[in-house]
Amino acid sequence: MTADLFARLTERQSSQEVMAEGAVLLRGFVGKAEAELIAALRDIVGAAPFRHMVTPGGHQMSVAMTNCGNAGWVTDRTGYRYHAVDPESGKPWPTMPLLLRDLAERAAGRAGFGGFAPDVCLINRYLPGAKMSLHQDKDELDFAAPIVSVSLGLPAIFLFGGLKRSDKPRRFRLEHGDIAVWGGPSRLFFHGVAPLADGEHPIMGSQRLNLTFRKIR
Ligand code: MD3
Ligand code: FE
Repeated sequence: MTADLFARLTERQSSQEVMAEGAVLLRGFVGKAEAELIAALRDIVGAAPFRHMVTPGGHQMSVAMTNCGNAGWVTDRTGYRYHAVDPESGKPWPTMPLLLRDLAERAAGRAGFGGFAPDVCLINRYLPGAKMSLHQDKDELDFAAPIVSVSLGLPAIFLFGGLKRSDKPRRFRLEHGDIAVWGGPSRLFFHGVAPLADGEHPIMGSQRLNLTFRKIR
């Protein structure tokens, strides 16, 4: 058996599905990066713990968030913004580990977006019942760059609409190890996450983490 065939036989499966023009779902793309990815996340969350932010409307989000990278997404009563400093600690957000950046760049490249250079990774934590309402991601300056998302832990139903809030969302099940790339025309599509169902994931326990890599400048 050649080394190459052996490598292919032992590699976890990854398949590719086009959800819309510019939106590609790479199932299982995390693959062998899984253990190192989870270890890196543990360090990030140790330095910048998950917190429930408050929207400008005064509602506490059911999803808990943290960030790593040169800036992080934050919301409070005064609005949404990217900010270089974690408001809870007064310190810069943890550095984005090379492993994470590289994984996002490889996924973007596979989806046809070469040279993706994210400066922010927003990390969302869903416990059972947590959800994210339909929204657009438009706080970034550069809509030519895609957003890359990595799902870990419990599966979620992702709601994928269109350019108008009223466009009926299609549903996609995002599972542990899946990576999705949202670029081109789909970059400004409305999207959200249905309330997380109860469950227990063998590695991640009773939660779902989602990482979104963004180029904000
Ligand atoms: C489609 N997060 O953090 S990731 C978000 O699963 C967010 O936590 C969801 O929406 C989550 O803003 C969905 C998938 C995703 C991310 C950004 C997109 C899909 C997108 C931007 C444009 C279109
Ligand atoms: Fe979003």
